[in-house]
Amino acid sequence: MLSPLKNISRFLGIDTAKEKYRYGIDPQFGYTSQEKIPDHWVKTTCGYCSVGCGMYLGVREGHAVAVHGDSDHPVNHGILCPKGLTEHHFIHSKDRATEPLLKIKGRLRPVHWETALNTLVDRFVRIQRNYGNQALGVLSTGQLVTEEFYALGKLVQLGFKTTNYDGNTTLCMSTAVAGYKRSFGSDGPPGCYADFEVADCIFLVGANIADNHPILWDHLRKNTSRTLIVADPRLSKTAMLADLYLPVKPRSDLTLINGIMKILIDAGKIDRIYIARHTHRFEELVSHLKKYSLDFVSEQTGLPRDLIKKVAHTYGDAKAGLIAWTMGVNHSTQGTETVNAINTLALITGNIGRPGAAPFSITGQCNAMGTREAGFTSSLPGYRKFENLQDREELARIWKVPVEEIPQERGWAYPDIIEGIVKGKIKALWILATNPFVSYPNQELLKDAISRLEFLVVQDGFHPTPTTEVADLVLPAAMWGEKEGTYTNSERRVLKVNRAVDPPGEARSDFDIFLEIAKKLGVSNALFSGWKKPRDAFEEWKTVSQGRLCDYSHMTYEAIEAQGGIQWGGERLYTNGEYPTSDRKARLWAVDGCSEPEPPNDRYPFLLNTGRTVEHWHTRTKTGRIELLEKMSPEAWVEINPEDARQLKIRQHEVVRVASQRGEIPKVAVRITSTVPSGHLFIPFHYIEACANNLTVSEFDPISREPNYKQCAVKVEKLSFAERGGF
Ligand SMILES: Nc1nc2c(c(=O)[nH]1)N[C@H]1C(S)=C(S)[C@@H](COP(=O)(O)OP(=O)(O)OC[C@H]3O[C@@H](n4cnc5c(=O)[nH]c(N)nc54)[C@H](O)[C@@H]3O)O[C@H]1N2
Ligand SMILES: Nc1nc2c(c(=O)[nH]1)N[C@H]1C(S)=C(S)[C@@H](COP(=O)(O)OP(=O)(O)OC[C@H]3O[C@@H](n4cnc5c(=O)[nH]c(N)nc54)[C@H](O)[C@@H]3O)O[C@H]1N2
Ligand code: SF4
Ligand SMILES: [Mo]
Repeated sequence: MLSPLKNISRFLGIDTAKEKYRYGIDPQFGYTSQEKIPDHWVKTTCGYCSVGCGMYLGVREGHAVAVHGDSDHPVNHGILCPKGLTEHHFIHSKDRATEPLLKIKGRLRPVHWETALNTLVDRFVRIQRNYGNQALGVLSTGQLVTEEFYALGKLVQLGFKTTNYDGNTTLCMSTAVAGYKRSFGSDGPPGCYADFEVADCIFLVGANIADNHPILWDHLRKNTSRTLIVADPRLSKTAMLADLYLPVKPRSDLTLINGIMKILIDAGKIDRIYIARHTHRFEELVSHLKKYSLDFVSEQTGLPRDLIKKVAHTYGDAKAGLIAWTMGVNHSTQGTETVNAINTLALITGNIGRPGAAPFSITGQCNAMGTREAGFTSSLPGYRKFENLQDREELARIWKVPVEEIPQERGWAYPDIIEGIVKGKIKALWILATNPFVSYPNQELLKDAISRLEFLVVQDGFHPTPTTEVADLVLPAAMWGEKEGTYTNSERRVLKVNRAVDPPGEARSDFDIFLEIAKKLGVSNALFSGWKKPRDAFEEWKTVSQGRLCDYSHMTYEAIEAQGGIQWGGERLYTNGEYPTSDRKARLWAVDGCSEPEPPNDRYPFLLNTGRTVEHWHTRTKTGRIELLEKMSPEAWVEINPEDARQLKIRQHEVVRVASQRGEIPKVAVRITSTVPSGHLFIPFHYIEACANNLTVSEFDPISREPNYKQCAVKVEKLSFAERGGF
């Protein structure tokens, strides 16, 4: 292994002896990514997105002062995006949560950990005694380490004995999870990043990787002989890079996929042997697709007939076709069925389990996968099924507990927990590492729900955040750079994150907090016997995952670190065409598209689309405190088409009001741009100051319970002279 110093040198081709004098400038991007020369570097993994880039965190006198990419890492080969490159900047920011705070006489006041955790256990247990165990709800995240997810799942389900536990991953990945389960019998993205390098056809559906998975783009860029197809109603940065851009009508992806399948079946460009050997219900699919004439598909999707044909044949003719999707598909009331259609298209063309061929859900948060694998949310640990007695028995045997202790069905999903509060069923809530007061749809409803709680605990690395501010108890958590464990990235690669610096003040790692709570609850021996460090949880998780699709039993921390991560399930899943279903076959789905839940109308004539930008991470608790990123993207904006702006007499950069039936953004600056079609608006959801989720609708996918974030009806209003502040 080369030292980090030599790594950079090799990358740049510069002389190591002189290099130490050049450290102030980040050689790859030309701006400073450190304030001081580190006295040592700690190898780790980026804590933002699911790409999972390898990096080194530079430390000087106990402070994180620099980062640089790991040039030996198979994911990113030394490159980092702007968020990764500035990641050390949030660690020592002044708003870190440093002490437990308890609301006493209406004000949050510092208390000792002892008092904080005794209060948490007392209140939770008392509320559960009064209203039943299920009156405690827990909302977690995709941003803890897997060891923490595993510990939290055990603590919540076996310790507090509530199943009303879910992650913010339901705002994000639950659709892909449900879609994979319904098609293949298990969750688990089948593809890998190398597929982007070798596919002949790459079809991105509702995925803006240039902004949101920038280093993935680096894999795609290496593939010079591919055709890149992008379907997105908005001409995103990624769409601009496409060979074939499909400005689909929102929510028409399912119809488009059905149309493509019909064309390929009619042209015989399908894999009949694969279909016969490895799938079910092909005949049903064929008869279902009869109505998907080219005219119908063209009318429904808004795409020209020739373009649809061209896309179908490009995918159908490809030796290896990759379809990757993200939130443009998942964030919809029909997301799961759209995922099923995508999987079905891949299956009937045999585009799965081979290099370059996969239906690939790109994940979002750094460890969205960890909670899916280990976290007790939509599956039991190790992708075991709640409803399967054999799975429950196996888990009970490993844990040496009676099988009755293992829940037989999952509890409420995130939106149902929120509705459960409104209905008076949930009385206490524990929120960890998520910030719903920016990220949850329909903020009015959320505020109403939270105000009805008897006790709210928020565990976060920052205070104040919009969510910690309303808590009864705030638990200060160590964050990335301050704790150890593993993340799993989008290609199932298990990666190591390491502690480089101490957490600020009295902040503790989520893991230590869980262990301490278990002690107070009197379940420490039963759940976490002998556990002191994340490594202890990892060892147990290896046993629990053994023999499952996500098998970690062959991994060690040392091997993960040395190899730049290890993919569970190997490079690709389903290479032999066998699926984890009762008869080893995958299911083909015949489904129809339906319209969005809240189409524009006379009062609210615009369709609002929401999403992201490269500089910011979600609710900006981290990136909003990093000067460079904040300066690059300091305020929210609304994108509007030039034609619509002309009609409304709105000028470039004018400040306007945007409102829906549920709420409004009182002021937001206009960007007139033809990247959005006429009749559409786009607002990034990162900014509490102009919170897109004041507008979004409380509509959820009936199967996955994921919110319909990408379409709701809104209006735009000019501000009066007085509202504009007299100019
Ligand atoms: N910079 C940055 N990177 C991130 C994140 C971040 O906050 N900031 N978050 C991470 C997380 S958790 C996630 S989940 C991913 C999300 O990554 P993406 O899914 O790429 O992000 P979004 O911008 O939410 O949505 C993607 C696209 O869906 C399009 N879309 C909207 N409606 C439709 C439709 O009906 N059909 C189609 N085909 N497309 C549609 C939008 O126009 C948008 O361009 O990003 C991850 N990476
Ligand atoms: N309108 C609209 N809304 C959306 C979306 C959209 O596209 N449009 N996207 C949705 C999606 S895909 C997602 S994933 C969600 C994301 O929404 P959130 O999960 O609410 O967003 P984050 O800002 O990542 O919140 C993470 C919180 O955890 C804290 N934190 C970070 N690390 C740690 C840690 O190690 N321990 C603890 N205890 N706390 C920590 C951070 O300070 C922050 O407050 O937003 C969803 N909301
Ligand atoms: S692409 Fe994602 S994992 Fe890589 S540096 Fe950027 S934010 Fe971090
Ligand atoms: Mo996400």
